[in-house]
Amino acid sequence: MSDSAVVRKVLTVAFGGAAVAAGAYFIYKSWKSTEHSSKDPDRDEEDVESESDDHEDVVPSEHRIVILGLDGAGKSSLMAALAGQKLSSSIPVTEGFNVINMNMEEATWNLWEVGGGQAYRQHWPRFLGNTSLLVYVVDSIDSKRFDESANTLWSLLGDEQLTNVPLLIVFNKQDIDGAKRPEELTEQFRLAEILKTRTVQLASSQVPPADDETGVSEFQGIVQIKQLIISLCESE
Ligand SMILES: Nc1nc2c(ncn2[C@@H]2O[C@H](COP(=O)(O)OP(=O)(O)OP(=O)(O)O)[C@@H](O)[C@H]2O)c(=O)[nH]1
Ligand SMILES: [Mg+2]
Repeated sequence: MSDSAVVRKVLTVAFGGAAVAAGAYFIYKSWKSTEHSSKDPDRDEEDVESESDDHEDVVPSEHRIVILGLDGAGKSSLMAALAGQKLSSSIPVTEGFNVINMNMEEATWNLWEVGGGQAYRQHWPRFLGNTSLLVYVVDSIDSKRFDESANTLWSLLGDEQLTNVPLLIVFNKQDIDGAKRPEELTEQFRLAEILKTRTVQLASSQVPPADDETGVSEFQGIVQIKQLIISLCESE
């Protein structure tokens, strides 16, 4: 995966603006599909052929990638790292949602993170329509909350908007001593059962500290997660 991903737009809004932003997104989607399916009765086959010669560049597909997980799991940090942004030492709690649009080589990624605090989880279903991939982030050191995290994931997967949507579970904070490895948590998250109904991949990650000099997007785990996102979006 090229690291030349360009972050076009970063937008942070509170829930008050959620309906407007989500609405704008769907209008854009439906405008796009209208554009591609429109037919002009005066055009003949030759016109269409010459047009396709003129437009050899394939319009990149668009993937809506929703990043969820409990508060403090590391969703904002992971999203920033995927976008190649330098991380600040104090990442604010997400009060609402964050959106980052990334132009990748093969597709545009619309990454959505919704706050994981109790007050925000009830709003998650509003963000699940047309999801290409669900990324669920787990704090691998917070053993007191593994059950809560697993139960939250299970109730999320019960939403019919996520039927057949592939799942990437990211076990974050692997840099901290005592962090559980993904394979140690598969039973707690009842992974075998989830696998019966959808494609699932596991990844371990550690988000680079703010003072790290390595390019963020080259940091251990981040490149691998990008590759997994590409393959899961293609499996959709
Ligand atoms: N050591 C370590 N700290 C991390 C890692 N990822 C995130 N953090 C820290 O964990 C805290 C929470 O990270 P966030 O990215 O804000 O978590 P979040 O899931 O977005 O939380 P909400 O927005 O409240 O839902 C921050 O202090 C981060 O710096 C990691 O991989 N390793
Ligand atoms: Mg956040």
